[in-house]
Amino acid sequence: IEASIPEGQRAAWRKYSAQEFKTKDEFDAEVVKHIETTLARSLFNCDEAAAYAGTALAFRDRLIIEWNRTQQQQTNADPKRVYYLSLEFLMGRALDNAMLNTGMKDIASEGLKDLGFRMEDVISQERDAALGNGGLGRLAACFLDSLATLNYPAWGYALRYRYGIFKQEIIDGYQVEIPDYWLDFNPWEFPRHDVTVDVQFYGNVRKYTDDSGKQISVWENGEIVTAVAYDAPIPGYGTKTTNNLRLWSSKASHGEFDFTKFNSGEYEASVADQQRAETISAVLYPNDSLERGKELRLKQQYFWCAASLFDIVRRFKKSKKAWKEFPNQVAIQLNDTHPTLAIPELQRILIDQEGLEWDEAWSIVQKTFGYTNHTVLPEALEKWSVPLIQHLLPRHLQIIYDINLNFLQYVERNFPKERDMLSRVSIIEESQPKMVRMAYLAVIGSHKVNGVAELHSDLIKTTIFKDFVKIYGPDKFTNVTNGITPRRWLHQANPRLSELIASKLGGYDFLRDLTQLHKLESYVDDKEFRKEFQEIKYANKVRLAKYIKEANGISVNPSSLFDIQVKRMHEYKRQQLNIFGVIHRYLELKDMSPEDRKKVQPRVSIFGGKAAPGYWMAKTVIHLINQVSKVVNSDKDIGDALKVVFLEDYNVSKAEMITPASDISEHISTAGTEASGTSNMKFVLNGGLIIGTCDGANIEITREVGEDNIFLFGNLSEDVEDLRHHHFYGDFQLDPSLDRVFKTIREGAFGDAGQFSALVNSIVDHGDYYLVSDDFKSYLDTQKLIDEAYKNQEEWLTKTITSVARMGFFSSDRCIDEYAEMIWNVEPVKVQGQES
Ligand code: 475
Repeated sequence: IEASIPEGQRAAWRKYSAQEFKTKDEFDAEVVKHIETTLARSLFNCDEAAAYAGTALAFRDRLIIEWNRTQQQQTNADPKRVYYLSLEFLMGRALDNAMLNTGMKDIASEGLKDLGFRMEDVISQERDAALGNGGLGRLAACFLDSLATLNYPAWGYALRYRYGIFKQEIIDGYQVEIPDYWLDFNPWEFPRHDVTVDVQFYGNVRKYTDDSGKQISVWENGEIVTAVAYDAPIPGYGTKTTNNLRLWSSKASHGEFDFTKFNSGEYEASVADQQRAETISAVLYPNDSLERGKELRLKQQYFWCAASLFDIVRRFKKSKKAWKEFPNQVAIQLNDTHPTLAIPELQRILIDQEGLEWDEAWSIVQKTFGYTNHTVLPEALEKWSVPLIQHLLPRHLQIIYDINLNFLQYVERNFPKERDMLSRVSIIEESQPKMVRMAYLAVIGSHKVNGVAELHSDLIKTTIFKDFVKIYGPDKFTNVTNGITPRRWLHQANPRLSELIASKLGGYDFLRDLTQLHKLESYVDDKEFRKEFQEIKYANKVRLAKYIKEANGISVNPSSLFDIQVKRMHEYKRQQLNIFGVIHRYLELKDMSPEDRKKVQPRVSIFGGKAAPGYWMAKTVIHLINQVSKVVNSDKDIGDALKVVFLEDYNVSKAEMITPASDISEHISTAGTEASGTSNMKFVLNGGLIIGTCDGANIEITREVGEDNIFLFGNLSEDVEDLRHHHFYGDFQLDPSLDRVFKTIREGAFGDAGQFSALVNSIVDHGDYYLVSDDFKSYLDTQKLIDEAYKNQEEWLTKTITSVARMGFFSSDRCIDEYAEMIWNVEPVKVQGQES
């Protein structure tokens, strides 16, 4: 339906068209208007929460004007667009980012002062948008920032979970999960009640032959759930581009079915239907790198894929182009295998609804999709049971079988002598029950597959996708090393450092071209610069120390070495190695004379991270850390020599405060298990050094900053398999220092030893799968080196400054340009500003 205003009436529109505030007074007027009308408050009852709400609404209005303009101009240009499908976007707070990206923070700051508020207090009122678990979700958020900043016409698609990742409370040393109902007040979203998609589940497939002799499949008699779009504007930095993140919310369809029930008096049944529908987008699954095969999770995945594809196809069809143009207009990136159902879904749309032939449709599908793998951990690789898919998505199962049949025939033709290969690469695993291997479907349905750091991209080619490299050739597989947005992870998290850099580099251009940081190397001997750099680090540590005092009641000395490990709790990330190292340090301190103890480099060991609610071992590690913290911090012998802190509820906004305060951060995964890591990049960019294994992006960070500026330790990934094999056959020698740590635990030094027996036994009796014992000595030796190195503050400072200067490669802007060129084949579209 054409809803445009006729030419004759447009003058009035243009005259009154919404204007962006440009001055402090205009900003204040917007804030006060929102507080007094939208919020129905006044100067007599305006607290910080209301000030935040008013400010956020003023910025939201501004963003939406830019969003509208961007969408209109992108529609006119009709370029190829990127669609980033991710079940997780770990966005954190939006206000500070909106102020930075619109360039209006200073004006807003002055304006708020006029109204009686301080900017920091207002910003900290906002709760995190926590629609993600960890690295994968935060990467998606950084990518949205870079896509908009680089003017790529791009949309994110995800689910509008009513509950984000749970809030973590530590009670008596144990993790307790609290629901995160975050939508009480969310000014950053726009409900689009007119943008809906009906999504079908269950039902059956009817086949018949039409008059022309063509086989037709009709998926019918299913249950319909409606997807409603909620849009969040994503502003780019220093550009007029404001892209869109579209989140789908589920609700009962108002089809005749419900009405019949309602009218016939089955009120409860019709309400139950409604609740069942709403359950689909109710909650984010809190597992990081683990798949549990729950039906509701599969429903979420299909609901989101179907709604997003319908939306993408609808947009494409408006351009009235031929179907073969689809891959020239649309690039869809699959963030891990979670959206893999989009592949059979697009094939279904093309053959069942649009009447294309199989081969033509399949070629479109393959050209459209790219797939990013984020993990090689076997427990994280998605498999769905055939009976479950049959039940929930009967037509998709048929299509998956047909995709598989064609693929296996192709393999057979090309590799006639390799009979075993067929069962190895089949999408269907011949187990009981049969399983659909989603990663294989994603590889087969995409034109490019990428890993997220060099080592990881090599590993997927030699392990999980080895056969596929043979089948398709190596060019289908590529690497895009992860990155982080310098806007949030340098400028917002560490404004003083950003300002110092800007003062030397002649402005903030480095925030759009991070490689310019290399110019800092010429200041590495500049006394003034060094002093300021060091002062900033110290101030950031003071800020964290203050927070620790408030949150944990622990006093820490900001002059101590701050050693930080914050990330999801997982055995492969080896927080247990860290805490065993802390216990070892504690025992050594206890062995010393008071005089010797005074000579030791004081250290604060800081931990933070959530454990998946059902991950017992990870929860045990949290408990152990808290118990050690209790014992060590109250031991009068120890004093400032060692403090241990577990920070509750680690999230994006806490990361912004914690990251700039590290001297050392720990990235100590068993080699070959951490696909990339991204917090490693954040810490170094903020003037901290790394203790790490030769894993993920640590390797590339080493290449950039130089071996002298990073503390590497531990076994290499090529040796891991052999070591595990040896352990399995009984050749296992527990490291003597670790043995002593375990003895201490068993003696009850940290409370009931029974609590920790599974953790200890996993190493002593069950093969030490993550090689904690094998790497323990090397870890302790390296920590010693760190203590020594830190004593030479001048040299330490040189290392940190040099490292910052060499981190330019790790901007997510570089990632996005690589994806755009190698995978998506898309060009930027420059959005013009408002005429004034
Ligand atoms: C890697 N999450 C990091 C980061 O590439 C890497 C979420 C839901 C279900 C299953 N898994 C997940 C991940 O797999 C994940 O976060 N992976 C991480 O992706 C970005 O830097 O090494 O572990």
